[in-house]
Amino acid sequence: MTHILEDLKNRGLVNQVTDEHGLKELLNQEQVKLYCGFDPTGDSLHIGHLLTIITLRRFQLSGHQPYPLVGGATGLIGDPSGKSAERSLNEEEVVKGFSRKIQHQLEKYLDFEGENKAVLVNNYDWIGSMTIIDFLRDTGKHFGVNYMLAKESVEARIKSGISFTEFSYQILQSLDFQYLHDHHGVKLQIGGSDQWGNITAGLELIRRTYGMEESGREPVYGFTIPLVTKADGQKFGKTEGGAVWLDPEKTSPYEFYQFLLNTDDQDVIKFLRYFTFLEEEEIRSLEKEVQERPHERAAQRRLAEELTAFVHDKENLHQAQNITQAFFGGGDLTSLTTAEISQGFKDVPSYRMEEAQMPLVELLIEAGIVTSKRQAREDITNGAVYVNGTRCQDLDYQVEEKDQIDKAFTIIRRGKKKFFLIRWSG
Ligand code: 629
Repeated sequence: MTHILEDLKNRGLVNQVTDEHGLKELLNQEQVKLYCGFDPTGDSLHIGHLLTIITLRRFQLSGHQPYPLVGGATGLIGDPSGKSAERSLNEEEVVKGFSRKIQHQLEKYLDFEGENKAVLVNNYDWIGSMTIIDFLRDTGKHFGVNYMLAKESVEARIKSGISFTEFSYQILQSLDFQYLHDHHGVKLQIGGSDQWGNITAGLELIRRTYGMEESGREPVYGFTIPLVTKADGQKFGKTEGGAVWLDPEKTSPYEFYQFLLNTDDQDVIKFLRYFTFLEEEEIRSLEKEVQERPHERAAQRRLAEELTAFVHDKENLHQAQNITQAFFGGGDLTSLTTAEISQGFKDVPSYRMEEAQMPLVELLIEAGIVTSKRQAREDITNGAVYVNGTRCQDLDYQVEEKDQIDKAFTIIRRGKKKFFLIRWSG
């Protein structure tokens, strides 16, 4: 098997490492415990967190032991890393709620059984009960203010302003690394490139408290993965509707699938290396597909398949594919299930139908699909109107029971892409 560091390198996932040679040896010698933190700043993780989660998973698959950490304490403080302005604080109860949700999400993506089972930790458990005296005497004493000021996360905010609260954040993250090293034998912290400053601060704290500077041996290591960038310079993971969430209630598996399906040709191969567990050989052949038959989007489909199955599951992937097929592939709309329709039509305008039947011309107006009777007639005659995927050019057409899918819906399409959902009151 390829060495985990080699695999990460081949995938372009190595941004910075402290003592690469030492880390490589360590990973060869033992089952390494590694950790990565996630702050509960919202009620769900998003696709921006996914690469670190998948990286933890890669380490686990190669035999090492991941410690995903929920920042129950640090989430109350606010990491200035990568942020241009001070964060507003959330209520403690709110952060507790977020912590629970994020913990449940993390539990989905790693194995919590077996000899290298993942161990979930929450830094509220050791920071929450700490006294200010202990904090300042035992930990604060090891941090020079100059050292702290020089961190990019602080440096970048000196002009615009940073509170003492956020300024102190790096000490808390360092304390976590030290705690996990002392109590669990954790030797490696990973994170995105924005976390480099916090990770190295922790290494520094551990070195100082153990007087490792003299021995010259590195007891602990830090490693960052790159920020996900797109060829067009836009931010990865954002759509018109906002962030791409991992919570299916916030971003449905269908939307998630669509988001990946829309990946640019210029990015898709890089993303396959980053996010999937596919081997280089398969990725190379998909690269050829992109070059020779870009319109078929084979690489995008593979990316969307792999990731939707990983983040959600096979069943949800299947539904997302069905909806996609019905919408864009000329598939049979009437074969969709209620669940698939609710998902696929989440953002589509809908109209509640109170009557048992209605002439199509009237329905188009009532549902706000067209603005005049003349327009309705014109569209129907021109063949621009579809009922459940079938073109309807009959000006006297009655929409009724036979047009109901699952006794609940009728799908009207106007033109190429405009969908409308009619919901029948049962
Ligand atoms: C306590 C808290 C620790 C170690 C880490 C942390 C969280 C860390 C942070 N991370 C980001 C987050 O929580 O803020 N201070 O949203 C986020 N992370 C994943 C990647 C990241 C990073 O969860 O590291 O780079 C996103 O890709 O921004 O003891």
